Amino acid sequence: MAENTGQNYGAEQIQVLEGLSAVRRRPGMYIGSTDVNGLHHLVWEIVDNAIDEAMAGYCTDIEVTIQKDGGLSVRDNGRGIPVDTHEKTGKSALETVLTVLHAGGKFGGGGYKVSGGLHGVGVSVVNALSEKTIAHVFRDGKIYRQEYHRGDAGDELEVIGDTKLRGTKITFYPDDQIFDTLEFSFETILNRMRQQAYLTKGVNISVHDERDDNKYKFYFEGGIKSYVQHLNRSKDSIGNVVYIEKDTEDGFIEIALQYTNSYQETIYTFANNIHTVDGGTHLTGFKSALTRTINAYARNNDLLKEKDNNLVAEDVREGLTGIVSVKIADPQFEGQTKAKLGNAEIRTAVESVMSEALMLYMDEHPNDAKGIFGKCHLAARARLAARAARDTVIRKGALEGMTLPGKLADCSSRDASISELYIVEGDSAGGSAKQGRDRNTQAILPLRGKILNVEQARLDRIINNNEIKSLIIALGTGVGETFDPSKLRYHKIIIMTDADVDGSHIRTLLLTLFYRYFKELIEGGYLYIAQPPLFKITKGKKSDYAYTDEDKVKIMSSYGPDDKVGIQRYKGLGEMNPEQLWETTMNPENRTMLKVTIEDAERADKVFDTLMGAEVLPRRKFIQAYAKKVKNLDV
Ligand code: 28G
Repeated sequence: MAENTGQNYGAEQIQVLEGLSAVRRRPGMYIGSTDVNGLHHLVWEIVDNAIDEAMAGYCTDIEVTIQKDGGLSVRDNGRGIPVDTHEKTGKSALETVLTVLHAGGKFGGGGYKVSGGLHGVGVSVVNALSEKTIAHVFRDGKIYRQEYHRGDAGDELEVIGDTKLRGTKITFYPDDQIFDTLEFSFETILNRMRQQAYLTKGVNISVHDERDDNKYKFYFEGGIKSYVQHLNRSKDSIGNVVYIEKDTEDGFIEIALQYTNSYQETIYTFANNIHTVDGGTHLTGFKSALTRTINAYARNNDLLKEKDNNLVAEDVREGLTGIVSVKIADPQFEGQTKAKLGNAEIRTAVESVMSEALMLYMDEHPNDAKGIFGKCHLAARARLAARAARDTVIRKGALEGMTLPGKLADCSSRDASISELYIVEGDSAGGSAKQGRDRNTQAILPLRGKILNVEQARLDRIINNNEIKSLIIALGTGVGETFDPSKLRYHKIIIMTDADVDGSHIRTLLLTLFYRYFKELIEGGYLYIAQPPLFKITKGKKSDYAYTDEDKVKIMSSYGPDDKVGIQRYKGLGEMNPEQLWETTMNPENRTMLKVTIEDAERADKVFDTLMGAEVLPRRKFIQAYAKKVKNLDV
């Protein structure tokens, strides 16, 4: 930070003067939230500093320990935070770093700092939000120790012994006055540490959970090259991992990529070790270099003839796994979630480094190059064939002239503006819905639960699936070139699926289908998601339905603290009888439904690609990890 010599205090200085009480007053401003994510933010803050020390070349080992007593400690074998006393403040550098807001500053020369975007609020913030923090510094043959409480230095820095070691150890106990939960998640920490280990090659990172004595160690000699190998472990790879590393004027650029025979595209990008989920300039540079180079290689080697069209971007990304990691002096993180890199110079830097290196690789590895081109060319042919097939299906009017499907229990009204179509998962729930509905305005179309498993990877094939065909016929609008929204037979289309993994799976498929083929219906506000209850809570003769966990808690407390409250958890719609289904979910008088937005559907569309990957194992993992998110389309 610039030295402040004048009397005019800038905003930053005022903040520093205000001290850490500001952090305790508004923790969300510094760590995002005070829930479990905010809690882990503290860990990332400390670990990032250790990673910075490793990136600067001074540290090879980082140990994270979740202690039994509620504390968490991080230890590195770097230089140790300096302990010498600052003339003006009379405080040690260590105490300054821990007790003064934003005193971390930039590392002088050489190294890149992890911090700057999402994190980088400084250790002092961790200290402010911890009941107790203990710093140990191993430096110049001595062990130094100082303890802090809720941001204040408790006592003086003391020397507590001699040592041959070097480094820093920070132990903190998050404050229960601040956080909703104090429970660290081993899995969350482990995943993060694995990722950091990939991104910082050659560093040893160990994670120890003393609560149940669980221990992991990560060390990846190959860095992001190992990361790509890990991501492709269950896939059928094409050629070796292409690894590119270059220190440029604009920053350090590292890229690893490998093609596989799958349809999935997996590209992760990082800036200063921060996962840029929304991509940014480094990703743009990577993508344009990829398309340009593969086309140029194909032209140079006569793999694409003069009459052939160039491959398009999506052709060269099918089956690709890639990591782009840049380390730059002044990263600009943009967008609402600050997860998109904005530095313009990085786009051209990545593009030129990547183009040159990939071309060289392909020239030097003609077999790999042939495999890569073959895969991309196949993707292009599949794209053209799929389009042709879709056009023929639609042109032939395969859906026209077909009568309404037998399993549709139509409503008697022919007035679309008051008619509703319930798309229901499974025959048993479909049965309840048919019996419970208002026959005049509500139509029921049961879909068999297994529709997803019959097809893989391509929606243009799914559209030929009989279940989906029935749906399209029931809608009445046609599809593709013949799509006519004015023919829509129901102005409310309501997806009603179980609150479990299969249910969210089917909902994702349906949302994707609407997003890709019936976007106008979403834009017109015709698509909804039904909200069945999760619990029935009964006491004596009185019963209530809870639609969320919070509802449940509220209802239970309204029943008073005493005994004999029955809770039934609905695992599926099929568990409700027709009256219950009507009463809780379908009766227009009191039901709640979510109107699907384009953003919801777009998100589902992205998730869909992952769900539909050819590999069963990663797909199952994904579903387990994201089932909840897919479910919560209203967030
Ligand atoms: C264990 C948990 C997290 C760290 C260092 C090392 C230095 C340092 C950290 O300096 C103050 C400001 C600029 C020099 C730097 C040591 C230079 C020389 C360091 C960590 C002083 C911060 N010797 N290791 N901070 N700088 N590890 N691990 O926090 O001028 S923080």
